[in-house]
Amino acid sequence: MILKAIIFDVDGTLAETEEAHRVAFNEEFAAWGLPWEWDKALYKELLRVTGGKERIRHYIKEYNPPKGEEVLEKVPELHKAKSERYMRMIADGSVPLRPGVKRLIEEAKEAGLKVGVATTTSTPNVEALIQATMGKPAAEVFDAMACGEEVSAKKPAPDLYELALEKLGVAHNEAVAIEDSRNGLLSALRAGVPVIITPSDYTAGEDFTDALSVVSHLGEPDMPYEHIHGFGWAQSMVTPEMLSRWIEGWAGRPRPPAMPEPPQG
Ligand code: XBP
Ligand code: MG
Repeated sequence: MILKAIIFDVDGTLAETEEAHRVAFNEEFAAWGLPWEWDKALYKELLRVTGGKERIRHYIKEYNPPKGEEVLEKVPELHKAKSERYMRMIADGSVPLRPGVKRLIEEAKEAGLKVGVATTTSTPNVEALIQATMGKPAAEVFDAMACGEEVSAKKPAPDLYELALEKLGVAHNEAVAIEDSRNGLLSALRAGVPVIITPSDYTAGEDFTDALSVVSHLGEPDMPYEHIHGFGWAQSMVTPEMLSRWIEGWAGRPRPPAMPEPPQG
């Protein structure tokens, strides 16, 4: 078996967390007396810029909102307060794991695979989500985590996946990524890692042509996924055994050429 590790994205992949992030941003803006409101359509646009601090800076520069200039130098402080608000919001488990996530993590461990995380969000947010949904610390669930604060270039740059591979001690063609967004797809592909996409509420409709497989979710015994593109037709759940077979066809495939970066804040 070539497959040695599964690397999960967090926001949108483990759980539909982006709506909680959006509400936390808006509530924090209001707490700071800022007349800023990120509605769902605007947030979908803003998600092209990964990372909360980068997203706020991009919004100020591109949308020129009232009080933008004076907030620019306080972005780290504003974002820290938003993150604390977000963690309080999800602490009661009200944002559940997506179908098949817990199952696949457990099956992967039983099969002797390593399980990691590559996310643009910060470590405390991942720890809060895992504690709330799985009832134990993230360190007991994942063999390694690569989080936003550890790299200088977030997705779609390859740095987070390269860091996850290094921490897990596996090569790029011994791992598979589970992602929900095009930025995540590009990040993994640029690190040479093949990708399974489970589109989320905010990323449905993005271009996932280069994914190994696109399925509606990872699937449960009583909740088969809907096959959208690539490998996985006539199946119902993503399993370690299926992933192993899929990446055998991928091993050795050259990395795609670098592509232009989307705007950064
Ligand atoms: C998705 C993101 C994050 C969240 C907000 O990350 O782009 O920036 O929207 O999180 P993932 P922060 O790679 O997990 O899908 O405010 O903590 O940055
Ligand atoms: Mg994501």
